[in-house]
Amino acid sequence: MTDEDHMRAALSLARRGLGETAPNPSVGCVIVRAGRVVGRGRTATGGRPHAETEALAMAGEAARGAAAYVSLEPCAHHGQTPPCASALIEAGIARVVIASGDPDERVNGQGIAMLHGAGIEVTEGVCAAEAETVNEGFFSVVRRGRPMVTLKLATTLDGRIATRTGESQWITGEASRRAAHALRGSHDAVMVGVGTALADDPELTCRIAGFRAAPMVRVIVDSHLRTPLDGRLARDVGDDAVWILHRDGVDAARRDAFGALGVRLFEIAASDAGVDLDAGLRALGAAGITRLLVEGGGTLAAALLRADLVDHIEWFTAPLVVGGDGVASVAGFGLERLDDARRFTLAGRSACGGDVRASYRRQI
Ligand code: AOF
Ligand code: ZN
Repeated sequence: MTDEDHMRAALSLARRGLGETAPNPSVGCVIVRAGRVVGRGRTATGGRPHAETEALAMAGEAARGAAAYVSLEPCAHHGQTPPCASALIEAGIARVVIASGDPDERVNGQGIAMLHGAGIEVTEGVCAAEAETVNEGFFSVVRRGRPMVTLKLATTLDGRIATRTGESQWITGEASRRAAHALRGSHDAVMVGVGTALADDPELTCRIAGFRAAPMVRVIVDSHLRTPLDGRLARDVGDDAVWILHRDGVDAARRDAFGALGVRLFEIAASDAGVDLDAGLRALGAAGITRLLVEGGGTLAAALLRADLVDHIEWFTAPLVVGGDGVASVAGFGLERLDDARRFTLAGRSACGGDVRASYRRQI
């Protein structure tokens, strides 16, 4: 087994926690002694304990003289527990292999420096590209101050989400719907525009067993607080949070009514179209959201694309055609020149029952 093999194992542990550890990154750690895996861990639901703590606990005395493979630089700061770098040193780890540095200002090379200082051999950059993907949400908040944004589209072959009269139920099939639920599971929050909240009265939860342990944050972009107070989202906040991004000047009584239902309100700067989405995403980043899944509708999708705020598109296409007078999955954004189009790179494509799923990432 090579360093890459062990790091891949650490990365797949980390991947399992995506969507459940925010605001923390989901980190994986594998401890190997004389070629045998003696400890495994990932960041726990809610972000604590850290991956290294779990893996060291499993390894016990076997950690002495062993190598630790971590998908992110071990932390150097005192949180609820001492830093992971100290824990690795104290456990007698002889070598630490790291996929990526931690840009958090409390760490940022200091974890690696602590390990070096204790005479531990450190290897950096193993499976660095994969780690960049796994840590993307966390890095996005640290580097850009906003979450990573995935736009999910479920459309007909001609890119429509409803017929001319608005009939929209069951365009994509069961397999796509399950995959879409799994996508919710690997994101910290799901976002819709108020049009979708009004038209579909959605729940936006991830209730398929085994997909998710952490509560889901559901976000509505709703400039004027038009979300129905008796709709499923506001009425039934429960463990899964409901957050609304609105602009100034909303009705105070309505604001209080949402507050009383446990809905968290964010007043965001206004833009011509409603709320300033860049500011809205920054507020979500500050509130701890690292991976955001946008589920529509077409107006919100267009506004985000227009502002160049979409990092990934997950597009499910069902094999039917409703024609150009159907409701567009991306509303018009007044583009005149092809040069100004938003461009994406195909990252993967697969059959999803009778539908096709295509994954795109923003072209940089
Ligand atoms: C690790 N291992 O599993 C994770 C790390 O709020 P705290 O004290 O839990 O610290 C959060 C920071 O720790 C987070 O911003 C990131 O820099 C690091 N995450 N570090 O050694 C882990 N999740
Ligand atoms: Zn740590």
